[in-house]
Amino acid sequence: MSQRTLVLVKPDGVARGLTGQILARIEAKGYTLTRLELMTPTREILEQHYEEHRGKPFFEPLVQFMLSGPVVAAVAEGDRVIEGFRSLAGATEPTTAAPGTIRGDLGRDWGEKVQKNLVHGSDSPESAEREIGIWFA
Ligand code: D4T
Repeated sequence: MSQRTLVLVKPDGVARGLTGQILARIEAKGYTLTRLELMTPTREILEQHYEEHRGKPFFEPLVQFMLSGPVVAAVAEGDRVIEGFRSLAGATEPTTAAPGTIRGDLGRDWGEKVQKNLVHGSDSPESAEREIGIWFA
């Protein structure tokens, strides 16, 4: 059965003009974008989205970063898209993310308290449904 995932182009990706390139990689791999919206998230949305990280040292810098500008929220669909998009995105840290991945090719460390790593992708079917409900309520 086909699967869906929540993709976010984070504020660094939008501000650097990389939205088109990032979405093009998702489409080029063969997934379908079924929802797409440029939006400025509220703190409430971000606190729900990053609930699992509440209390960690990077939580507040992460929320501040995500509030720093518009993001693009998308739903991508296709068989095994959750795994497939995370593979396209690459490892959390852009410095060591593999070349060929979004973070490896387009990201770097900027010496800040939070990793500005361009994209988010859900990590399980349960997270995907939860996150799609938050961003596309
Ligand atoms: P997301 O959730 O944004 O797709 O990224 P990952 O799945 O790769 O990473 P994550 O959920 O573990 O972290 C969420 C978000 O917090 C930033 N972060 C994370 C950070 O700045 N420092 C850290 O040590 C970690 C673990 C980056 C992504």
